[in-house]
Amino acid sequence: MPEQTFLMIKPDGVKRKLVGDILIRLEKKGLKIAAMKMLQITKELAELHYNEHRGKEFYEELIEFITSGPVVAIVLEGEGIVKIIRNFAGKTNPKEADCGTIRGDYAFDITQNVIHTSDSISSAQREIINFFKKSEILSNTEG
Ligand code: 3AN
Repeated sequence: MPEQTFLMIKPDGVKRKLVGDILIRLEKKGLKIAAMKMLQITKELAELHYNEHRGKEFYEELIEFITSGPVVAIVLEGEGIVKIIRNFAGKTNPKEADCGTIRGDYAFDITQNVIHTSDSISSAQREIINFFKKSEILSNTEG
């Protein structure tokens, strides 16, 4: 199976109408989108997705924010895609993110930092299963 990663445009990105800009950047780089959908995250799904942050001081804020409006969930695939998309996002804290990255260009706040991206191949596999059925992922297809 090709390497896959999970990218989510968070509620702030959708509200600010940055979905098109983000998709244009992904497509212009020639990356393959294997799955994509818009959804409202439930509290249960949010807790599953952010399980590793349970108990941290910013956890409640994170859950509240990620369930505050629709998100766009995307699966990308290709060799080295996890690292490519981490670089595409920029550092977690937008104040430290380089210009040219999504967070560097579009965000200023550490919670409202526009996109989530998987930090490893194993996280990506876990996160993708939380959001997509196998049949929704159009792997190894043209386009
Ligand atoms: P990333 O999204 O860059 O992988 P993680 O997984 O460490 O970062 O954190 C998940 C999310 O939790 C971040 N996107 C950010 O919204 C929030 N977060 C992380 N660290 C902090 C912090 N120190 N204060 C507030 N929110 C944080």
